[in-house]
Amino acid sequence: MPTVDARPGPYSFDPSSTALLVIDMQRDFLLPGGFGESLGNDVSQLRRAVEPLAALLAVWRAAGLPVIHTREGHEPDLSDCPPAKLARGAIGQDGPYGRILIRGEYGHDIIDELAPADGEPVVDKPGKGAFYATDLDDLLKGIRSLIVTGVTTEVCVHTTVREANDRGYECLVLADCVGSYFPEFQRVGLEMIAAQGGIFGWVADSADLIKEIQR
Ligand code: TIU
Repeated sequence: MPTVDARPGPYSFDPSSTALLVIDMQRDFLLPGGFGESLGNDVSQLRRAVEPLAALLAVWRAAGLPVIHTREGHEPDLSDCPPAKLARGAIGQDGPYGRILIRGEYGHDIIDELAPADGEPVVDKPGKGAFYATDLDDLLKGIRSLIVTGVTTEVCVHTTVREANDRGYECLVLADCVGSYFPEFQRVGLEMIAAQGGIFGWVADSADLIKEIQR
C-alpha cells in the first residue's frame, strides 16, 4: 500500500478506495470582490494553494483516480441560507461576479485554473461541511480514504474533515494545497488536525503524496 510521510505518522491508502476532495476553490473566495473579500479578508492569501493543487490534480487525473469538487453557495431565493448566516455576510448581494455565493453566478463557480474535468462530480453545499445537506456520503460509496484540499483551512476544510472523520473516512489534508486568509490560522489549523495522535486526520505535503502515486 502506498504510504505517505505524514504528521503525526505514516498515512497508508489503497488507491482503489481513495478520492481527492477539492473544497470550494471558487471565485467568490479567491478573487477580489467576492464573498471572502466582503468579509474583510485578504484574498491573496489563498492564491498560494492554487499552483500546488493544479500540479497534484494533473498527477491524480493521470493516475485515473477520482476527484470530487465542492462549492459553497445558495439557491437564488436564499431559501437554504439560515438567517444568521445571511445576517453576517453579503450573500445574495450584487458583486462584480454576480450575486455573491449564489448558485449559477460566475463568482460561485470554480476558478479557471482548477476547473473540474468532464465527469468529475461537483457537490453544491449550503454549509461549511461538505456532508451537511448533500449527497457526498452516497457519492463516496466504496471510498475509505480522502485526500483533502481547498479553502479555507480552518472553516470548510476543518468542518468537512471533522464530518468525514466521524463517518469513518481517513483524511489526509495537504498543507500546501489548503489555504487560509490568516497565516496563523493556516499553521494552527493544520496543527490541530495532526495533534493528539491525529485526532481527526493526517497532514502532509503534496510532494510526498505525489512521490507515492508516481512510484
Ligand atoms: N470565510 C471563510 O474562511 N470560509 C468560508 O466562508 N467558506 C469556506 O471555507 N469555504
